[in-house]
Amino acid sequence: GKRAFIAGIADDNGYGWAIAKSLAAAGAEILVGTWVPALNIFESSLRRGKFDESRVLPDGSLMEITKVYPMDAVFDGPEDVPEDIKTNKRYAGSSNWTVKELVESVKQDFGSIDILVHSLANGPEVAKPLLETSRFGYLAAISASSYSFISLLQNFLPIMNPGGATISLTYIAAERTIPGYGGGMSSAKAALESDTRMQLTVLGLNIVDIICMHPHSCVLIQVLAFEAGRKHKIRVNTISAGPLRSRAAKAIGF
Ligand code: ZID
Repeated sequence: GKRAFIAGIADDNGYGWAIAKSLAAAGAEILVGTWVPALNIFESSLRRGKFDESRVLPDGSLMEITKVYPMDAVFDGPEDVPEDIKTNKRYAGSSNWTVKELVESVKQDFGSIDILVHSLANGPEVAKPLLETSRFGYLAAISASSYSFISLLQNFLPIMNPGGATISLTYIAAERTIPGYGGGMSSAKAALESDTRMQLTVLGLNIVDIICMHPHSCVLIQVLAFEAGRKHKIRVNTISAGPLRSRAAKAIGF
């Protein structure tokens, strides 16, 4: 079977969870990367059975998550972590959560993966129009939402099996003006798309439906991307997602 690492699950409402379920239903082993500040609540909810109803797969069995890894995708290695984060209570309780350390842990535990899912984004000033966005807010959006994918791909590629695939989630605000998607988030998605060299967009379709109900239509959204494809035989795709009432979407009022 295939082994998938899904980065960006902290509850059962988002795209990451839905994609994990589809992959599990297709027989994949599921590894999850959870943002450090959200780790405790996610793991305890998981243990207490809070997600059991939404773990049910089409065959009636429950999705198993083999391991949950703490991660913060804005830090590539321990040398990048500033003092205030290091000593922050929520971070100090976990270890090896920078991207390099995370991938090293996955390598030690499992050796390799086949599928990498990037289902994370963050824009601290998303509620602000671009013209009111600070340099800090703009760069933070790019760091968490775009470079995070480059960093994960850079580090995971060496342990990805040939024929593997990566996927990220984008939003049409990268291409068109969508008021309310500010703080540099539209720019961050444009960067993500450009980096992926996305050529096709699934407009107005809810990818959860596409993946869960029409597995073959995934072909529509598969785009062969640049270096990863040539050198490592890894597909790099991004999906322009429809609206889903995830925690992130609620936070921006969609
Ligand atoms: P989510 O809250 O389930 O997932 C985001 C995750 O990122 C959370 O678990 C966070 O803890 C995690 N995270 C944040 N910062 C970091 C970090 N530094 N390191 C590690 N993890 C971190 O929300 P989601 O499922 O909406 O988001 C998943 C992906 O889907 C993101 O890339 C979104 O931008 C993307 N997406 C979502 C939607 C949506 O509707 N939910 C849309 C398009 C793309 C969209 O916004 N009409 C209106 C809006 C939209 C579409 C159509």
